Amino acid sequence: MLKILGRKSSSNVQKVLWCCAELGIAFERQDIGGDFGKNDEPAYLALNPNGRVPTIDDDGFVLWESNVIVRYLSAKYAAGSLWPNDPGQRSEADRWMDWQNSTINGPMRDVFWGLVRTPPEKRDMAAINKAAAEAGKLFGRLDEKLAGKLYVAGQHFTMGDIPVGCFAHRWFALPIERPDLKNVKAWYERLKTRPAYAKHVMPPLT
Ligand SMILES: N[C@@H](CCC(=O)N[C@@H](CS)C(=O)NCC(=O)O)C(=O)O
Repeated sequence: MLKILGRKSSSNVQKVLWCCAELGIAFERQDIGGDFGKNDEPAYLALNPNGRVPTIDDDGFVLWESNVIVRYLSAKYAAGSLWPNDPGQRSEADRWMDWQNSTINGPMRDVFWGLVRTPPEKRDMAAINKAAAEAGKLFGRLDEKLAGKLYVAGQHFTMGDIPVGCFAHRWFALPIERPDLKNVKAWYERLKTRPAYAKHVMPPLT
């Protein structure tokens, strides 16, 4: 059975859990990272030298980098749906996966860590508000590209919705000022109707 190593409070682990649940892939998950630790132990570092979560073990095939794992599982179990067969359509999904990692990850991390994992007396509200404004600007770019589309890569749910969809929940759940982004909001409402999203991405933020 597929093994997923990583605590379920991590957005990067949630991507993999959500993907598995969408595809009906059975898995065993082990708590690693955060308060559970073990990610700096030799046994884990032998699997993932970065000491980060998630890592998967698929019958001896070990893989890390959450978006790559989502691509791997989608290609293996959902070619033609989550993993579009058409190279152009697939690259639309890929684009938003890379964008999550390269562009919106930094500000979203700063907002999330500042408000959820930092005690109130230690919060740098100026830095948090600056990061929230930057994230709002970036979600604005997604909003423009979602015009006339149901999902990030077109009219169908794909792997491209998963990484940035995990951040969408945080964006709407955190107590921050948000620009009014109608297309992003409508897309988020659509994601919320998916049982796999509700189960793995929407639990309280910790
Ligand atoms: N680019 C990596 C980043 C992985 C990452 O930074 N994971 C965080 C959790 S979101 C982590 O392992 N933090 C250390 C910990 O949980 O102890 C990926 O997408 O898998």
